[in-house]
Amino acid sequence: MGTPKGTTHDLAALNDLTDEIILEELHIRYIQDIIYTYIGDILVSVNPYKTLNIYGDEIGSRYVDMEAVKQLRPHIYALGTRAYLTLQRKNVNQCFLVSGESGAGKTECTKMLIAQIVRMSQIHAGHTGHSDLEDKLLEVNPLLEAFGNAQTVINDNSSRFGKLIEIIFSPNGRIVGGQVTEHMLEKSRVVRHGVGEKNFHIFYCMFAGLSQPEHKRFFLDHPDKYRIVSDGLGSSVFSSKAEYDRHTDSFQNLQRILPVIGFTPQDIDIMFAIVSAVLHLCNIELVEEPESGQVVILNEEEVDFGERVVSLKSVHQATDGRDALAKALYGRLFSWVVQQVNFALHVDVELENRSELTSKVGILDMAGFENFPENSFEQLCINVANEQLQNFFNEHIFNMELQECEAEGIKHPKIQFSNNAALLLLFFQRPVGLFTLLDEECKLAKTTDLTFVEKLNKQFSKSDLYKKARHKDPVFTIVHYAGEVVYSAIGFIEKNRDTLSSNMQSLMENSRNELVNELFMSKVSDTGSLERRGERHSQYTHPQWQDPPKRHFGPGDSLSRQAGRKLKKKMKSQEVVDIGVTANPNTACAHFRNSLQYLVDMLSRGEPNFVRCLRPNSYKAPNGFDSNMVMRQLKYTGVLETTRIRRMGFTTRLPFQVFLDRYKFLAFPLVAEVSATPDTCQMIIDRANIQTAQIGKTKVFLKYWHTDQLNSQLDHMITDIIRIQARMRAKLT
Ligand code: AD9
Ligand code: MG
Repeated sequence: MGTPKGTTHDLAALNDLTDEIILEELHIRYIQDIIYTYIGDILVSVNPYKTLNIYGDEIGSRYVDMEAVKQLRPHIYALGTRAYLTLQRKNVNQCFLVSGESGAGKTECTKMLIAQIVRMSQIHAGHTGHSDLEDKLLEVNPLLEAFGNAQTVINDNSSRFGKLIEIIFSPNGRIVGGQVTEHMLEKSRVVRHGVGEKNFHIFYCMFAGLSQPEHKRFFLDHPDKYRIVSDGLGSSVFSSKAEYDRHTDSFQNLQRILPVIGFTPQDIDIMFAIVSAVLHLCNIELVEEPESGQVVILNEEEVDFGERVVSLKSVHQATDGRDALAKALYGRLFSWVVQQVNFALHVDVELENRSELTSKVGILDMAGFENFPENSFEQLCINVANEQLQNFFNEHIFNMELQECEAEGIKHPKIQFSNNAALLLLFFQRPVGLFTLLDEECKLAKTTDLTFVEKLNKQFSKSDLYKKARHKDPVFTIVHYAGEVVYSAIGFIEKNRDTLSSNMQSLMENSRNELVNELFMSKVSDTGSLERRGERHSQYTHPQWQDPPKRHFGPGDSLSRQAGRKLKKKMKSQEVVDIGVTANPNTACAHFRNSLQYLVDMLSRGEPNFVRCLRPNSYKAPNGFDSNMVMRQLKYTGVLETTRIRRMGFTTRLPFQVFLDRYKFLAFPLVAEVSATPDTCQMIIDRANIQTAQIGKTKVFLKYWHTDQLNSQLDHMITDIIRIQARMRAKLT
């Protein structure tokens, strides 16, 4: 009799491996509310779409060490615990790649990982209660979600930006700082959102949460009067009392969080004033005066309390200018919020200057793969970023594993996996990749979205990954790893130029609002985030800004480019796609390319941990498991192949000397001089009764459970020795 179905916590331990069996196991577990399953050291998480009683301090503190983790059910907390302990034991930075399509549960996983890592730090560094820094760290996500998340047709709390959160530790495992890197906020949402979708949460929270006098102070009228929060179909902005109350609660939570992170009442006031200004700005209606042909503002009351824009050329241009300004204002406000978070989390300068004293865990949570009825430039960027992360995953799980086995003369299983390197080349190749072609098109004077698509049709006519439209529309299809997506290229050129006219720029630089002024005096970095100009100090300036902390590594600095080159050298494989960086970037594509390269560099510097999130149904409902939908995700993410390689492959390879330093004690006396040879390593393996490890030319190859076995034997031996010593001491006294 085999193991009862659904009770296997680790799919790599299954005897028979097919997609169907894996699907069935996940399904049976899911209907019992067991949403987490291991594949070796990888965690699969299926979104429950309901609150499960498996989180919180009490449960988190049960996952306190690897012995406990082995006894307990799989959990996202277990991965937090493992990363923390590995960081402590080996002093190797850890990074998490949390992946999955939109709505799969990445952001929720990210929050739980942070909570568990904070918990572990408290338990191990021996302090009770949260420090200020830990409190701030726990509030970063809800704060950024208010400004950077929005309801889409797929996810009610969809991340419209990517982020890397790094937690920095002292050698004794205490949290000493953090750093957030933002990636490509979907600014266009500010001025336009799809049917059935909403603008960023903050707009609704403000309407629901601000008091009447505050509404007056920001000149805010009834929410239904504002174009960018209305659904365009005439329904009320808040469809129910419950929805209104939810936003009121979120606003109250935000008001609690902002001071915790370090925002002053003045900061908060100006932030809300800017969000209100965006609402007013987008309400400005521009029309052409029949007699003079001049563009005039139809609803003057919207600008009574604002700055005026002069020299408008045509209604179309003026409207584009208005929207560009609203996007720039909101985008820069968002970057400023991230910057403030980084000031609040920044590491003590003493420690920072001695980087050997700090180690870190990084968690990457991007916007997930999406395929809407209509997809534009933003979806293209999001989906290509997901391709890049899938490539990173493939590289680690498959390529590196197989290459090293070959070099060391180790027998390894034949694994076929779907490689997406060709698709990344289609986008990033120079000089003929899609992004380069778009940048080129933006430099030309007489181009349209249609001429751009015609160029693509010609360039990629032979590619299996690109399909041109049958009719003469600016539309094309990309065959992504996660499925085909049809993109409408309307607005691509405008969105990629992403420029603010010099008029608007100088208007903002001279604004009477000191924060606005500050935001537009700051430079935008190579990766598209905000860089502060060093030479200027306004009255408004946050106290910490006056002496900006030296960053560990920041977006756009030369480190990222250097690291990119190093990475290229390190990874000799043909499959690694170097997406390259662009010097002096001034387009959205270039910012995208640089920012993505930066994030991948960061990931490559740590030991990776993978969480694969799955979306069980398309109707966001609890207890619904759509087998076809889950199967599709299992296939494109390569879960079956991952399970095979995790079952047969070697997750840990230790050079002979490292292996000996760590485990010599299991087979030799502590004081013995032992040289690092295949034979001495074999002796340790035999003594520890490890069955399937292999010895290569320079390294010992271990399966993921071997290290647990070795460590636990070592721990037992040490405990025994301590006990014997104590007994001897007691006898002597
Ligand atoms: V997107 O790419 O940002 O659009 P995510 O981040 O993958 O997406 P998210 O974490 O936002 O998805 O999860 C979507 C929703 O599913 C959440 O708002 C919750 O309502 C629900 N969810 C996800 N994970 C859990 C969970 N572990 N427990 C309960 C969950 N609900
Ligand atoms: Mg998310």
